[in-house]
Amino acid sequence: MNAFSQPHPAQTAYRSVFISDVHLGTRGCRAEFLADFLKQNKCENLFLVGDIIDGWRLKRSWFWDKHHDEVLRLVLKAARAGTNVVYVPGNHDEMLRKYISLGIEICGIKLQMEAEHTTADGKRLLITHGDMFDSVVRHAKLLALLGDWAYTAALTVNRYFNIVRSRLGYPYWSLSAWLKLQVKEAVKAIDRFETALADDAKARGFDGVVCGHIHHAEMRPVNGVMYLNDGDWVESCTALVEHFDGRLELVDWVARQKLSMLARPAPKLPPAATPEGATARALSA
Ligand SMILES: [Mn+2]
Repeated sequence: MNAFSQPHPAQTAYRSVFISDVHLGTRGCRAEFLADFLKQNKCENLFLVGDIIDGWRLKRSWFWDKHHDEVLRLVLKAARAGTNVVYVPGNHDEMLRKYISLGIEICGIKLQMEAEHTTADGKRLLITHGDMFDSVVRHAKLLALLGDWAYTAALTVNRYFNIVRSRLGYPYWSLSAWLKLQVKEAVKAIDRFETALADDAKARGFDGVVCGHIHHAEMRPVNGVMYLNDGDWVESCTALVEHFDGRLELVDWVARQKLSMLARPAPKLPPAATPEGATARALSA
């Protein structure tokens, strides 16, 4: 059995683990939680599904602390201990893509443009970051993937905003209705992204596709294939795991470990990936 790091009493073994959108090198990366995940779980196959190291605007703001070090060390250690580690670069670590044609392997980590994996129960999965389908999410609006708390906060802001407006003699304007529309647009964009990836995998004869990129963990059938998004380690802390019988599961590490995303000051999001700036940030970061 392969092991990540030092033995841990509560270590859980999986056949495969898929993680993406870690964004090491940015303040937004929840490296301390990922290090905890890597220490408490072990697997035979570890797929790094892109945007692991954020080199996109590397020169502008580089952030690296001991937790980032630890994540790197744990991954390298797993590879050395015999875990099959495959790294499929994304758009934030695309500088690695130009080395792929060289058939490169760094410290036991295989670098591939995309990968294939057959589950224990025989499902053939395509593994790709997903940014090649950016065009379908490009027009999604702000607040794309924010949760209920953002909407609740917006309602509160809306109330005070309109008190001020009415005092100044302006008519009521519903910020919340506007936000609701933006969220609806974002949901539609996610749907387009999921469909585009699923259709591509289906056309190529796969039973499912594992991707990341939009920072939105999901596992559902789309047009006859499994759409599996392993989420991220910035806005949420999620991984896709394969049990030894081939069963796939999304693990929400923050929920499972009862961790708090608010345990430290709000993280800065990684720099926008496209010139659309903040609008595109939530979807393409
Ligand atoms: Mn990405």
